[in-house]
Amino acid sequence: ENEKVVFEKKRPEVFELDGRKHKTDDVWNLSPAVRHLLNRRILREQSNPLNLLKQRIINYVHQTYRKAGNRSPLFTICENEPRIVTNFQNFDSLLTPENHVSRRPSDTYYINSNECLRAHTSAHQHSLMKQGLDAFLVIGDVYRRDEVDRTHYPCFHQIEGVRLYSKDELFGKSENPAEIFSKNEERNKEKQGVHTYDAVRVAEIQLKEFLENLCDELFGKDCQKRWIDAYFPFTHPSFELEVFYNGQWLEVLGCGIMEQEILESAGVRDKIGWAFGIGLERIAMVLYGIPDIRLFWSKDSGFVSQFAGKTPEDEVKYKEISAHPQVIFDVSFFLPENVQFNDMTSDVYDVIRTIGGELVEQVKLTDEFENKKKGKKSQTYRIVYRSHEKALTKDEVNFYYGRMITISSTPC
Ligand code: FA5
Ligand code: MG
Repeated sequence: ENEKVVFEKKRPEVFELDGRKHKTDDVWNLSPAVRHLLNRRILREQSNPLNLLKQRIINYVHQTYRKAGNRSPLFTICENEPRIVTNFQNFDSLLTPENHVSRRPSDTYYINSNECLRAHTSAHQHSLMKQGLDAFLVIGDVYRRDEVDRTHYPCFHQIEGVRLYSKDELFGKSENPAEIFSKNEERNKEKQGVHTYDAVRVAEIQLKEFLENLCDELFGKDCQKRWIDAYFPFTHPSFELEVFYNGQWLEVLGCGIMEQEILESAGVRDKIGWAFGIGLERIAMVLYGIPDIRLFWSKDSGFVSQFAGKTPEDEVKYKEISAHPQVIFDVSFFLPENVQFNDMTSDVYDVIRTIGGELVEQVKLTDEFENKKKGKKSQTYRIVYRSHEKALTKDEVNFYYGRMITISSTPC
């Protein structure tokens, strides 16, 4: 990393993020490292796989779900919610118990006693429903004081989905539609007290269909997945979806039927809803074959170049990069007379790859020049060499360069 992490030992009086100023107090526990992560915004980096995946999911959801009777997308996409939220948004509005572990300063990053970095995109459910949205996705970076390993990182990315249904939307318009709400029923393993079995069954089917179809779209129908019963304070019943990857089951999302109390406090009286929260990194790891969550933050061009210029619908399989350093080599030469730039490039790529073999990690045309008066054209290529076995020296790389000159100037 050439970028400098600025160490600020003292707590700042005021912390500014996403265009808002926040007063800090003694509860403040943001490390320099997490402040560095806050500023990176990798979801917005053009060739980051998370950005490609995000766009692919949005495209799919827009194409698949339209409003009844017209072509407008059903789901509103919310990507710019402020990342500092109140304790009410992150916890209370979601019925998180007062003594829940996630509230501890050892688990959550606090700005002050009333505000924190959002620990999940669920923090925006309440305010978006209150604004009147019935179907939306919230996408963004979330922060937790988690341990770091291959599948956990203090900053990761989530997509929250919420869909609310009126009676007609859930059961269709019919003469004798079933009811969403029941009186005096017990809460049990399958449902909340206020809901009918009919309503929960239909909503649950819709929820699971939405998520299974999304997984099939991303991974293909053959991918192995399974539903697990789960617990969240804000949904009941609750589930987790796991996907089989690299010999083990990987939890990729949590979901469930929203607690009716949450809808009520947001001013929604006559609807039932489902919600889910997907971990984008986990999906991207399976989809692109990325073995370690820390790679999403890599600036190593061996990583970045594998996703550069790709579209969301392209299939990309990540090839592990070596831990040994790169050796960079620039080559310039004049083109033979009457050869056009375009005709030259793919031949050069071929020659370089043929000779360098496995050691050539990347080849890129970096410059073209034409001197019209003299009728001469030149090109410059940057070759990045890297071995999986050892640190290459300039001399070894020079050897390949020598062979390239010999072969390409030998008449066929
Ligand atoms: C939640 O965050 C809930 N808000 C999800 C939810 C939303 C449930 C709506 C019900 C209704 P959880 O903490 O399990 O749940 O995280 C959800 C997903 O985020 C996980 O399945 C996982 O894919 C991902 N995730 C969680 N922690 C990490 C981490 N440290 N690093 C990377 N991904 C993580
Ligand atoms: Mg979980």
